[in-house]
Amino acid sequence: MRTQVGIVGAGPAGLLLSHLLHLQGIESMVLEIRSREYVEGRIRAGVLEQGTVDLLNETGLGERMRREGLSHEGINIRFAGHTHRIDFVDLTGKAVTVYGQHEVVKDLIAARLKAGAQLHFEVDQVGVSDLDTPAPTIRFLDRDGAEHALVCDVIAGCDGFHGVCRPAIPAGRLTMYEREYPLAWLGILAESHPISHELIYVYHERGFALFSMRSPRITRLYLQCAPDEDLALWPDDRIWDELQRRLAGDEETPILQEGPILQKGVTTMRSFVAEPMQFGRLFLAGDAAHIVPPTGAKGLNLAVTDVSVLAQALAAFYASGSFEELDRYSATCLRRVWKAERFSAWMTSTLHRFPGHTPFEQRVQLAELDYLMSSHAAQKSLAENYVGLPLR
Ligand code: FAS
Ligand code: PHB
Repeated sequence: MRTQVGIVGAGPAGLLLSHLLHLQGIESMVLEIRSREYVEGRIRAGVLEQGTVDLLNETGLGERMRREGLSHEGINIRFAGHTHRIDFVDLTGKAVTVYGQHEVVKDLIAARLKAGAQLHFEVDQVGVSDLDTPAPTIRFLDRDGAEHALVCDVIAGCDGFHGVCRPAIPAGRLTMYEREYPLAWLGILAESHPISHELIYVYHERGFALFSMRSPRITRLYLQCAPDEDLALWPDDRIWDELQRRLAGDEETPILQEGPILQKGVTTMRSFVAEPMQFGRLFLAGDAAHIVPPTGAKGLNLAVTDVSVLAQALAAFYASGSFEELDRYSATCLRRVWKAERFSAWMTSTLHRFPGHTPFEQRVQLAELDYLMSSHAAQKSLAENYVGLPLR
């Protein structure tokens, strides 16, 4: 078996890379351990930066997003009983779009299958080898259990934080930077009318909460919990009660509309970067290379940026045989990755109540938020990071 670019993982990074390569006439094969149904049903991110929206539109993937996505021109931050709006358009001229990651994945899979892509779900025992040779190889079992060896020119490790590609890089070749947070998010998807047409981030003495949405009838909500939170101890009425307490703000914002909870889960928090994002002919993209706490809504958008850089570098390689852009892939991505890591860590540290924080540290958090709301420069800084920093 042979292909030009072997892609491990059919999340947003792997699928979008395959699509972008296809547009350049470059062949790829995508190998995914989960089923199509599982991948399409995995509820995760919700906010697309302007750059992500533009790329999806420019590459023919934006039709349903334009129809069903929700354009948001700002966000709200609530603390000390008051709600403050940060106006992205006024501060940056840009907006963001709320459109679930699982919807993006559905659109990508549909586009790839329509184009006749080599997209294999439910593979097993995936392993990568010969990474520092001109014929890096992916070994796997197909869904019928047959063994295959896929010889590639290049392998893209798009297999997420728990994948096999990053660990395949020889010891000593990677430097890992990591911070684990003593907190997590309990997230729900609920059939209830959103109470606000924009997101509300809440700093509350009981803990962080976030109001988001997916459509005029579907609300997405998160509340801070412990990293080892037992979801079984959170029946629906307890979740709603805690969300009502944390989101109950000033008089002009109505209380949450409750409704059937369609999905619930706990997401732990970490900041992580593996440097460099490449070894030999293996290139890591998305969560395989870096993780951000979801507070800054960056994870999915970073994956998109990585693969747009990688696709461009691969196009240059196949057009001219030059490795120059491929050799710069990691450095190009990491400059933006680290700025997103900084922003996500700042949003997380500022908006969450940390166990063990002293009263002084809590007052500093409130002062940070008070300064943010009193400073145009501080709001502009938050806004330009939230809508997405320039690619280069
Ligand atoms: P993904 O993890 O999405 O995709 C990797 C794919 O590789 C998966 O389909 C996996 O099944 C597959 N895979 C793994 N091992 C494999 C192997 N050995 N062989 C083949 N395939 C393999 N970001 C936000 O911005 N906002 C959020 O609210 C948010 N919530 C999140 C909640 C959770 C539970 C998680 C885990 C992440 C969340 N994120 C959020 C971040 C998330 O959106 C990621 O940034 C995004 O999925 C990154 O996409 P990929 O890099 O494609 O990785
Ligand atoms: C979401 O809608 O899922 C969402 C929005 C903003 C975040 C994280 C998640 O920071």
